[in-house]
Amino acid sequence: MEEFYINNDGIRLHARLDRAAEKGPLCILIHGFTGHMEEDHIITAQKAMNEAGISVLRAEMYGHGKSGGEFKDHTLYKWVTNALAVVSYAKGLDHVTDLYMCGHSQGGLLTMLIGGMCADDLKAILPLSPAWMIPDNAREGIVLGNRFDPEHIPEKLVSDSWELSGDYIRTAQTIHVEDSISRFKGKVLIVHGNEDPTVPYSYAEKAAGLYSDAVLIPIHGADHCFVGHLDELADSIKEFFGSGMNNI
Ligand code: FER
Repeated sequence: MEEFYINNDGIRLHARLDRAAEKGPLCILIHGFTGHMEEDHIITAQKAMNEAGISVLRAEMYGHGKSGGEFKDHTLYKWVTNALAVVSYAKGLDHVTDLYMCGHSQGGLLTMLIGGMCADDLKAILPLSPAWMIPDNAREGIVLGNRFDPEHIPEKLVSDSWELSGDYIRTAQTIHVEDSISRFKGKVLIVHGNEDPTVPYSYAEKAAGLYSDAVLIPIHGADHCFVGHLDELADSIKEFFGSGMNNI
C-alpha cells in the first residue's frame, strides 16, 4: 500500500493505492457523507477488487478523513472538482490500463456525476447505495431527514452530529443526475440493500432502468452500509469484474 496526497488547487486529498498487478486496471474508490477510506464497507470493496486483479485508489474528499477543508464547507461541487483531480492523477499513472470508479452513498452519487463527465475515461462505474436523491431532497427542502425552506436556504444547517453551510444546498439544488446518467454508456454495477433506511432502494431501481447497461444487485435485508452483509457486497463486486467485464 502506498499513502500520499493528491493536490487539488491547494487542497490536499488523502489517498491510498493498493496495487494488484505490475500493470493493469485501476478503480478509484470514494466514501460517503461523513465517511472515510477505512470504513468496513470501503475496505471490503477495496479487497474484493484487489482479489479480482484490480488496483484500487482510495481517496478522501473535501472535509473528510485526512483531506483538507472543513466538513461544514464541503459541497458536491467541491467533491466533483476533487474527483476530477483524482481521475486526472489516475490517468497519468504508467501502470494503469482501464479505469473504473466506485463510490458509496454520496460517493456513489459522485461516481454517477463523474461517469457523465468522464464517460470516455471510465470503462465502468460502481455506485454502491448511491444517494442520488440528495439533489431532489435539496429542492424539496430535506437534508438527511431535517426540513428547511428550499426557497430561503438558511446560512447553516445543523443536526446532532454535523453542521453544513447553506451552500451545500444551493449547489445540490442545481444538480440533475438524469443528465449524468444519460451521458454514460459503459457498464454500471449498482449494489443496494433493500432495507436501506438512508437511501430508498427505489432509487437504485430507477437508476438501473435509466442507464443503458446497468446491473442491479439487491442485497436482501442489508442496510445502508451493508452491515452483516459485507460478504455479499464483496461477491457482487468480484462477480461483476470476473464475468461481467470479460465480456466487453
Ligand atoms: C441526505 C441523505 C443521504 C444527505 C446525505 C446523504 C446531505 C448521504 C449519506 C451518505 O453518504 O452516507 O439527505 O444530505
